[in-house]
Order: sequence, then structure tokens, then C-alpha cells
Amino acid sequence: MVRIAVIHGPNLNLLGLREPEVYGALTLEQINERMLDLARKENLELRISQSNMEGTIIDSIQDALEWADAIVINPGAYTHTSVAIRDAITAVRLPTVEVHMSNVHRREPFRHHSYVSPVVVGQVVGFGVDSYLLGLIAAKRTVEEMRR
Ligand code: CA2
Repeated sequence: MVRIAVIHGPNLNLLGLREPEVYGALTLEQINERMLDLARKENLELRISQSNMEGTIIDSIQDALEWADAIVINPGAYTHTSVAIRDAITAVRLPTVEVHMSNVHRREPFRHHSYVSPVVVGQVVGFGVDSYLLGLIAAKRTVEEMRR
């Protein structure tokens, strides 16, 4: 069993309800269900949270230290602004995978820089809901590799 904290950042609660041409038609609840389906097949325990508040996201990262083996995080727009989220990831030292539904590198220049990328195992970008599913598999493999 691999335990993974899945953390969604700001505005991702609007998925499926606004801008489906950018982020797809699935709601956050439907995306979470896809992840839970994969978790059953892959023997993962997931605890999923979403917050629009930077500090609450930092609390979720710190709380993961109490129980999780890894973190999968989409920090949303905080990706491009938050030294504090980066510091939290660095501090807990849990293997972390950064995911983005859109290909941030094909979008506005301000989305090309991530404060988080230098402190994560890797980034999955541009595959819509599959970015999360691929992120979970990447996190699982990383934990299994560390256990060897
Ligand atoms: O592509 C991603 O997953 C992003 O993390 C999404 C963030 C954006 O700021 C990042 O640059 C890339 C935005 C999430 C906002 O989600 C919305 C969903 C529906 C309607 C409006 C916003």
C-alpha cells in the first residue's frame, strides 16, 4: 500500500463549470473519482483536498508528513507565485509530483516558471485528467523505488 496526499490548489473547484475549452469538461469531483478508481486498482490510499487558500495548502502539505508516503499536487496559479508552498514541500521531504492539466509551457510566459519544480521529483503537464493519473503512478513508482 502506498499512501498519497493529493492536493488541488486555487480555482480547481471550478473545473467543469467554467472554461471547459482550457481545462476540460470534467468536474473536480469526477476527476477525484477517476483517481479513486485508479487507486483501487493500484493499491493506493488517497486523501484528497482542495483549497483556494495558500496557508491551507501549506497545512495539507505539513499534515501529509503524519501519514503519507508521497504528495501529488496541482498548486494552480500558486505554482507561479508561491515561495511558501515550495518551502513546505522542501521541509516535509516527501517525494512530490507536480501536475498541471494544461500544458503551461504553451501558455502565457508567466506560467512557464514554477517555484515548485526545483523541489519535486518531476512534473506531469498537459494531459488533462490523465496528468493526475500519470502523477499518481509516478508517485507510486518513486515510493516503491525508495523502499527497495
Ligand atoms: O493547468 C493547470 O492545471 C494549472 O495548474 C491550472 C491553474 C493555472 O493557474 C496554472 O497556470 C495551470 C488554474 C486553475 C483554474 O482552474 C479553473 C477551472 C475552471 C475555470 C476557471 C479556472
